[in-house]
Amino acid sequence: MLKLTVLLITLLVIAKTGWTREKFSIQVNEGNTFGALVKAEPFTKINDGYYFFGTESLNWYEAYEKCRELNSELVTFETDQEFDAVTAFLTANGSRLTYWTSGNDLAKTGSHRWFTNAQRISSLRWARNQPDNAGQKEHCIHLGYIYKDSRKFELNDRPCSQDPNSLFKYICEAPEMETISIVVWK
Ligand SMILES: [Ca+2]
Ligand SMILES: [Ca+2]
Repeated sequence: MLKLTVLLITLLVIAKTGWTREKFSIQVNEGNTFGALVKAEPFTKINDGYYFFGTESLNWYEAYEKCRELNSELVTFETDQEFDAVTAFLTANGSRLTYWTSGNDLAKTGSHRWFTNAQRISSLRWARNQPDNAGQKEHCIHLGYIYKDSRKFELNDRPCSQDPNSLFKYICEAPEMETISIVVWK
């Protein structure tokens, strides 16, 4: 038990000193590692993912930098279920704002991909007639209530920067957490 306690204290010290930025902190309940409580501020857990909702209005590149400062990236919706879960959270919190995602077609116009994993965007959550690359300058993808008559969050492409009307909030997504086990001699 003493060794276990020492190990847990050591892990706590490592967790406290190892991450100088406010990214994750981990609380381990003594003698109950299986019930370890993961505290993930400033990220919010939604289903299996951890998300941060940035409140400043920024262009896409600035938003990406903000996420990188938190050791995360702009959100990627691998599935429409993930999109639905995150937008349900926003709706439940009364938000009708606009948020950048990692999606873009900067590499090749018309080939929309999630930037974090290069996966082609196969979402069914585009707003009607989107993406439309309006003015031939819309290459970054955000979510929001796109039209005046929109009734839910949907995806749309907008200029990544150089456009005062394309400064949006942003959603960062933390990397997936992994559970590791440590075996010690006693
Ligand atoms: Ca995701
Ligand atoms: Ca558009």
